[in-house]
Amino acid sequence: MTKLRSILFVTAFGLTAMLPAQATDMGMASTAKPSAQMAHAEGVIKALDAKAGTVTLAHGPVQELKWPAMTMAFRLAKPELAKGLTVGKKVTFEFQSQGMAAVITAIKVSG
Ligand SMILES: [Cu+2]
Repeated sequence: MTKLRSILFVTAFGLTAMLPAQATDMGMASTAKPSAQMAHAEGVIKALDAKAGTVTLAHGPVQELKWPAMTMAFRLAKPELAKGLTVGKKVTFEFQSQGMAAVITAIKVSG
């Protein structure tokens, strides 16, 4: 009983957690052209999850978006972008930003 309940809870939580993300993705797909903004920056890789397609970067200021330097997670536009990346590497990268969603479209090791 206890085990079943926890499975149900995890399932319900998983679904709830997925819905906003999917809604965001769909919104991006339909409105990418008018409101997604391209930007580029330099940063250092703090964490990498090639399976999930995410990379956490401590990046410098982003002029295009008036962002200060910070550490944040980015999504990789395609899994192949993770190739050659390792934690601690310095990189230059391009990304599309729409609100809080930032998707890297190009990234390369710079140092
Ligand atoms: Cu940032």
